[in-house]
Amino acid sequence: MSTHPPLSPVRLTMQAGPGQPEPSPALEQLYRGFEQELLVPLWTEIGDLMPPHPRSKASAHLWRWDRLVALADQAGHLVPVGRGGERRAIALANPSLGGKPYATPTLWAAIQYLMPGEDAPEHRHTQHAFRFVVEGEGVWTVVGGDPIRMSRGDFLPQAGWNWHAHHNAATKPMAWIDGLDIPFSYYTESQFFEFGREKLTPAEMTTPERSRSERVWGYPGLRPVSQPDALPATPLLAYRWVDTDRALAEQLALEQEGHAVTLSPGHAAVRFTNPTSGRDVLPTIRTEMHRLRAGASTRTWREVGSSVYQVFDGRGTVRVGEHTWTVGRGDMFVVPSWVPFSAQADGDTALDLFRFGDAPIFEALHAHRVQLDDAAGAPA
Ligand code: 1HN
Repeated sequence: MSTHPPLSPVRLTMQAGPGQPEPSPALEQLYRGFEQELLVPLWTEIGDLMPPHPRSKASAHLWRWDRLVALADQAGHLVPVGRGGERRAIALANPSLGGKPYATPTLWAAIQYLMPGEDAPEHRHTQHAFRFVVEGEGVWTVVGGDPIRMSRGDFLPQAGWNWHAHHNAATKPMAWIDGLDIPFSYYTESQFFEFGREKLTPAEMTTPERSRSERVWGYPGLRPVSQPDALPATPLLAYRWVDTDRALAEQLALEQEGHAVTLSPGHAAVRFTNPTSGRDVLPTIRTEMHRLRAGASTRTWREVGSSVYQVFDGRGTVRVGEHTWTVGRGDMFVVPSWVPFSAQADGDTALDLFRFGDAPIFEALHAHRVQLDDAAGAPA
């Protein structure tokens, strides 16, 4: 039998520096006493606990779409999808978050893949989710019994606790990306999950051109009088590319006509919003589409909270902190909290960037800050 006491998880070392006590045998003894009683004095920790500004543990990191799709396709041939595993979703694991399937400290980002004819079974969870389609078509997602077709450029939010299943009715495999607030729910220990029905009804196995949710909610500025206002998450379950594309194109066209509706010269952006409130589509996740005219750049900005981007179209150069990457369709990258970000459209076409982030969490807590520079340098 071991006579050693269990190792305390608290480890204190005497340090030199301002505000630190003079090292001595008596101090050493004090620190061992703290360790035994699981106590940590503020003076050894304050630099880490209270930095002058956010210092993210997450790294800026880039994943190439061709690698994601190639590996997802391999998984499609090897790994069945069904009850238990639930989804053939393969998460981006930030290299600085301990091997957890977290793209950022709050956000999950994954490529999901369904082979022709496959079904991902129905379930529901409190985590908020969305899907975004960078290429392909033929899958529909059935949310609360409403089949919603998914095609390139479509954005499909799905607030927590809605039943959902997916079905691929096409003759080809289809990939899309999922974003969820899984890490946030995990740290805050607020998750619930339930399995749903084993089979969809015949009506749910066909998809109309427009889902019920779009027929009720899909008319800008028009709320059905029978329906509630100020819902916490959007009841509109599909935001179609034709509308997003038009909105961005019109901002750039208006700019050319002398009307200032862009964020900065050549940089149009729209946020997906809840039609009952005008706020973000989901309580925890902000989603936007940005378009840079050929040759145009964003300003450099940084903000509290993290984001994940996916290149929807075009080619560009993005800067995230110390990194500079040349990116193209489907590539995904992470911008950690308070790390400066900028992008530029290369070549002679526009650069379209889909972005999701956790800003609504920080806004709700009055902890959100944004810092913009003037056109060229680093943020002030
Ligand atoms: C989930 O339900 C989906 O419904 C995607 O497509 C990713 C990751 C973890 C847990 C549930 C989906 C998920 C997920």
